[in-house]
Amino acid sequence: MIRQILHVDLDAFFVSVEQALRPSLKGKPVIVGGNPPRGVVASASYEARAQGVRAGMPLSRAHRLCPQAISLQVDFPRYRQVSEKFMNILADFSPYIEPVGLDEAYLDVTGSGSATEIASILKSRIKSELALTATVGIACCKVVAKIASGLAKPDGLLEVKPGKERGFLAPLLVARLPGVGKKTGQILRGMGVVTIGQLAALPLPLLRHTFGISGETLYRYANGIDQSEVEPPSPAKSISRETTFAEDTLDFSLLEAMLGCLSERVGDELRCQNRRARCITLKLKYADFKEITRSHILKVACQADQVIFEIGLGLLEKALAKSHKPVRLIGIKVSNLVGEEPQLSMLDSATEKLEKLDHVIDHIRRRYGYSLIQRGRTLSFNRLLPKWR
Ligand code: DCP
Ligand code: CA
Repeated sequence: MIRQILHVDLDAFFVSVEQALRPSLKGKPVIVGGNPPRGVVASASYEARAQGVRAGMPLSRAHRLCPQAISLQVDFPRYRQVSEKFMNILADFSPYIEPVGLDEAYLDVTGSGSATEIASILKSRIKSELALTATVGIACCKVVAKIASGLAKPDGLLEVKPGKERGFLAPLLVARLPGVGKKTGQILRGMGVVTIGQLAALPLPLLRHTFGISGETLYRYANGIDQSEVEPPSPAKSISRETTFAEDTLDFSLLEAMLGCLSERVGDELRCQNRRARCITLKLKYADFKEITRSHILKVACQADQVIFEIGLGLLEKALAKSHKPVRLIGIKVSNLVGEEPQLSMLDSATEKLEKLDHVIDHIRRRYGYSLIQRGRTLSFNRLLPKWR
């Protein structure tokens, strides 16, 4: 069966998220980057690109090329949030999703109807729900779908029909192929190869001889052949949250409060993923940068915030009893993760109650906001960590 693969890529991602928040920035040269003067451009609006600004370029150079550009600082938490919504929209169209970074993904929609129709519905949902534009490339394999979206940017949709791959690729520069960087490009130029069509016409043994095993990949890609599957990411083996204090500390209440907050975050993620953990690990980094981890294995896998917190607290007390060095970083990790299924009946009734309570709290928080509900245990955190929610 001929596959139908979509490569979906959000346009000028970081910049577009900022523009969606502040529509007055739309249509203007906008740059999102690190801290000046040493920072580099992470994302540039197409208006800034027209003046030569590119990702990875030092901000100072970008401002010389485009003095009227509006510069903004990167806001990763926000981009991650938008990315999650983006991936959730994609998940409505196919279970076969392979995210690439925050703003790109491959989608296998084989057998789900017209790929162009799916792509245009997808694009309009992204526009209406996220106020962002996406470009979609469609082909029977990943590499051609990716090249197609690259060509159609921004806000584009380009389908390469089955059988037309070689003809589509032939006039394009070899640099369009994944894996062809400066060095490979130079060697190819030395061989008289500038376009993908010229590359596709080279004998395979010559490419093997020149580039080794990657010569074969080049040959296949240049001929529009890529059998690799759209691979959903395998679930993470652990979940962890950690934080570095603004100042090194030995204040037990503060450490306890932070541990409580991190435990809730880890528990929340476990429940989101419908998983439970059998191993809980505390991590401490001291002021002298020495790092320790202490683990505890549970008899029955859990996902309750309070269990994670109490085990973590026990490990923290033991660690602090041994060493009196100020703490720079504290973290909590859960691992040995298992699925939801077999556990509930094995839990003792107290833990079962705790877990039910967590689910209710999660539900209220998702509906009305994180800070609406708080456990008594964490009330004291508000004074110590005024911004923790
Ligand atoms: N990024 C970065 N540093 C780079 C390249 C990218 O921080 N050198 C970040 C910022 C981008 C995001 O990753 O917004 C996605 O990268 P893309 O290469 O997809 O670039 P854009 O989405 O900005 O633009 P395009 O419209 O070309 O996809
Ligand atoms: Ca992008």
